[in-house]
Amino acid sequence: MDKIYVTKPTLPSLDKFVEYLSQIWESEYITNAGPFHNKLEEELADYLGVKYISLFSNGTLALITALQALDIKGEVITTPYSFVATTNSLIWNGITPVFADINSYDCNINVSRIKEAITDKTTAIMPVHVYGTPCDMEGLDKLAEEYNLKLIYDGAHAFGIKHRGQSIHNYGDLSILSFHATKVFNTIEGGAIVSHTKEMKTKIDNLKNFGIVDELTVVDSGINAKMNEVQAAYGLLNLKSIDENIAKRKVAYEKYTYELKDIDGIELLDISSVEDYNYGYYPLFVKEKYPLNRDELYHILMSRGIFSRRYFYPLISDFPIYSNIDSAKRSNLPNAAQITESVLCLPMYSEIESETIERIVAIIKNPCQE
Ligand code: T4K
Repeated sequence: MDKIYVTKPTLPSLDKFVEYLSQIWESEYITNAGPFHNKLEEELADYLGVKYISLFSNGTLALITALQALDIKGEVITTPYSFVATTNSLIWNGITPVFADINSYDCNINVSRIKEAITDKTTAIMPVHVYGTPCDMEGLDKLAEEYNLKLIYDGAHAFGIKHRGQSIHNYGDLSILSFHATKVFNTIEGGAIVSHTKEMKTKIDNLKNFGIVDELTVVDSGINAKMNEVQAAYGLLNLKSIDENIAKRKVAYEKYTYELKDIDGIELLDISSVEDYNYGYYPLFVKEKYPLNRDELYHILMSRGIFSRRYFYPLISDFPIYSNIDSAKRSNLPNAAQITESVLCLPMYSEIESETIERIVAIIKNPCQE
C-alpha cells in the first residue's frame, strides 16, 4: 500500500540546481550574504510586494531575531493554537508568554481576548495567520496602537497572501515567514523577516550575523542565522515555479472542498474572502454529527496508508513546559480547546494526484467500510 504523507516538498529541477551549484563551486563563495542570497532577497521582495526582507536559516530563528530587533521584554500575548516554535521563540528571549483564545471561525487569535489579557507588563502581541488565513489585522493594529504594543506577526503559513490589496507581511512592526521543506515555498530550511525601513533591515541583518557591521565593529549580541548560498540558489529555482505550484494546489484544494462540503459532521475552513490564498494546508474539523471522533478518523486513515496530521494538537499551552502558566488553562481557551480536538489536516501538496484525493475522500465518506 502506498503511503501518503501530509505533504511533500516542491523540489526544483535537479539539472538546473546542478547548474547553480556549479556556479557556487566556481565562485567558492558559499555563505555570508553571497550573490544567490542577495538575489533571492531581491526577487522575494518583488514577488511578495514588500519593501525589505532579510533571509534566515529557518523561521524559528527569524522569530527569535524579530523579538530581539524590537527589544521585546516582559509579557507577550500570543495564541496557543500554532506550531510550538511560536511560543518557544518567546522563551528564548526570556519573555513570558500569555495565551489568549482564538476565534472558532478562523482559528486565529481573538482581539477581545487579547485586550482582556493586557497587563502593565505587556509589551507586544504575537499573532499567527493560521493556515494562511489573515488575522483581524485592523483590530490588531488598533489595539496595538491604543496600548502602545509592538505587533509581530508569525506569518509562517502566509507566503504570498494578500490583505486589502497588499502583502499580508506589510502589516505589523515585523512579519516572519518560514521556508521549511513542508511549506508552499521552501528553501529546504529557511525563513525571513519582513521589515519596513532600511534602518530596521540593517539591524536585523546585523543581528543574524553575530551583530557584525565590519571587521572591527560589533554592535549587537547577535546570533548566526544566515541562509547559505546552496539554499538560496535552490530557493531562486523554486520561486520560478511558485505560481504553477500554487495553481496546482488550488485544483487539489477545490477538489477536496467539492467532495467534502456536504458531509454531516465535517466542517471546512472558510477561505472565500482570502486574497491570493496559497492552499498550504487542508484542515477539516470533525464534529459530533460525524460517526467517528477525530482521533478515530485519524487512525482509520493511517491504517489505510494516509498520514494526515493534527495541526495543531496538542495546544502549545497543553505541553508540560507551558501548562503551569495561568493563561494556559483550557477554561481560559475554550475555542482553542474545542478546535484542537477536532482538527485534521489532509495531505496537500502541488503534485497530489486526483486519485489520491478520491481515495482519501472515499474513506472519509464511508469510514467504517473496509
Ligand atoms: N511558526 C509556525 C506557525 C510554523 O508552522 C512553523 C513551522 C514555524 C513557526 C517555524 O518555522 P521553521 O523554523 O520550521 O522554519 C513541520 C515543520 O517542520 C515545521 O516547519 C512546520 N511549522 C510545522 C507545522 O510542520 P513536523 O514535525 O510536523 O514535520 P515532519 O517532519 O513530521 O513532516 C511532515 C511530513 O512532511 C512528513 O510526514 C513527510 C513530509 N516531509 C517532511 C520533510 C521534512 C517530506 O516529504 N519531506 C521532508 O523533507 O513539523
